[in-house]
Amino acid sequence: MASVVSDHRGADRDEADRYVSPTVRQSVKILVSGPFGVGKTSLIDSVSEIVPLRTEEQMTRQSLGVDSLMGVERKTSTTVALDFGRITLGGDIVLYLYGTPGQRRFWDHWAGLAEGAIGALVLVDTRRLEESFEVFDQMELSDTPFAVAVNVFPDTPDIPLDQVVVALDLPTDTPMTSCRALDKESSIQALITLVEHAMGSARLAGAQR
Ligand SMILES: Nc1nc2c(ncn2[C@@H]2O[C@H](COP(=O)(O)OP(=O)(O)O)[C@@H](O)[C@H]2O)c(=O)[nH]1
Ligand SMILES: [Mg+2]
Repeated sequence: MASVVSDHRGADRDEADRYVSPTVRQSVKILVSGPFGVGKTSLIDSVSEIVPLRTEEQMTRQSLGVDSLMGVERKTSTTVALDFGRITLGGDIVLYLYGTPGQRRFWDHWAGLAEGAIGALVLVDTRRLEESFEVFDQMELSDTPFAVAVNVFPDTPDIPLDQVVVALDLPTDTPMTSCRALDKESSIQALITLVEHAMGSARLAGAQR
């Protein structure tokens, strides 16, 4: 059964960050998506000012063959619903982060989760790119702006980002970056890439109305 799990880094988080800063002028909803094991939970965990809420389920024999463990053999849980965290950027904009599984069997949840989101950061693992195809099929169906971050694991091959665009058959103007989901600063930079793109898209849509 799915459960809400507590956070092992809880004690490290700053008490003062528990409340949204009074300097915040704008709050936006962001999705963090990608296939199983790509680093969604890790990224939200590394950047969140609040103890992230996550609903996960232990891997069971029933999930064998459904969620591939190739490349992430040490992983013992799979997200079944979502991760939720919060990060304030530049003191005046707060991002509410919703980690959403990209597997096809969760697509029914997508419409609800995407509602009100300014954009999605899609994480990819270049060691198993084919597992991202379903996520990008979903992005194509949705009109949510997105940026792509290659999550770099220790044995990730060094593939230029423009080759990743080609391999994933993405539009050539897709904002691309790489990150290390376990590293806070690197994860924040990936989120900034998305926010800049999504806010640019929102301004453009506003100007065209
Ligand atoms: N070395 C390394 N391991 C990572 C990185 N990101 C995620 N992992 C590990 O990969 C596994 C899957 O990550 P997780 O965040 O649970 O993936 P999710 O299914 O997308 O939420 C976990 O064991 C993480 O510790 C990374 O940037 N570097
Ligand atoms: Mg997860």
